[in-house]
Amino acid sequence: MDHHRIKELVQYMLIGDESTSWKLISEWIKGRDSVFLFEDILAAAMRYVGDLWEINEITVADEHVASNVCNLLISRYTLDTIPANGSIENEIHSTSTTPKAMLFCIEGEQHSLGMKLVSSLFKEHGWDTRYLGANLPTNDSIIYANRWRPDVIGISVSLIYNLPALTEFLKRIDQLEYEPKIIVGGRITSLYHLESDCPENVLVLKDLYNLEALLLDNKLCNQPHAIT
Ligand code: B12
Repeated sequence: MDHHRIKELVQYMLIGDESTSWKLISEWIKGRDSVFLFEDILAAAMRYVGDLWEINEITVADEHVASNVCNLLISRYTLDTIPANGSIENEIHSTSTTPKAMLFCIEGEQHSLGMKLVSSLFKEHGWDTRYLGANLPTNDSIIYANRWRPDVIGISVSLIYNLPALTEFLKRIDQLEYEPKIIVGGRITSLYHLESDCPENVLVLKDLYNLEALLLDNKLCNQPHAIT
């Protein structure tokens, strides 16, 4: 990872300079793929923001500014690149065979940028996605899933004190009227070994490289899908 470039990018993110941040990453990602941008630039930049907060170089308010710039960069990249891959077409003309993913952060969880990246990656691979963002009440997630019937339900957890909410969700899986694949990711999954606490049908993923490998191998949907 290029720390010098990350530091430079973060300086602009912290002052809310979206255009210069966008310019820097546009140069940087030439010839690279989305996962490189997501993992090696944006996630790395946000973690560096966290380091600065930890050593009191920046405040929580600064962290909010950088998060909002990051949010915008993800949206802009997603809107700019996905049509080029033809996947937006697929989304608009979504058919009954287009695989569907419902993606959200567990109740109480505000760290939503990772899941936004996950959503973008699913879209790029031709999935019909619904990104429900931060802090989705468990009850509402069950109702939504039963109504929309996604093939995959993706959940993000960053903070250890939100693990009980994940356990609560997993306890209620039997209220789902069908059997979607459930994937769990987020900062907590790279720090702790959650696999042993999750039912067998739940897949715990450490990062977007893992996710992309599954998407490329069509391991997350039961039927082959249109976009390759
Ligand atoms: C930005 C940020 C915030 C923002 C979040 C804004 C937003 N819209 O997301 C705000 C200001 C809201 C916030 C709030 C808080 N935060 Co905060 N935050 C961060 C920070 C700086 C960056 C997080 C981030 O965006 N990372 C980048 C994303 C892309 O990475 P990611 O979430 O890990 O996701 C990656 C993977 O996990 C994966 N992934 C994520 N979800 C999923 C799901 C699936 C299915 C898959 C396959 C993959 C996947 O994809 C991403 C790429 O790999 C971190 C620092 C750090 N080191 O993480 C602290 C950090 C996580 N926060 C922390 C804390 C303490 C808090 C607060 C309690 C207090 C505070 N600082 O304001 C509150 C709690 C709010 C809550 N209840 O959730 C601590 C947690 C410490 C701990 N021991 O748990 C950290 C580590 C800061 C620190 N150094 O102490 N925070």
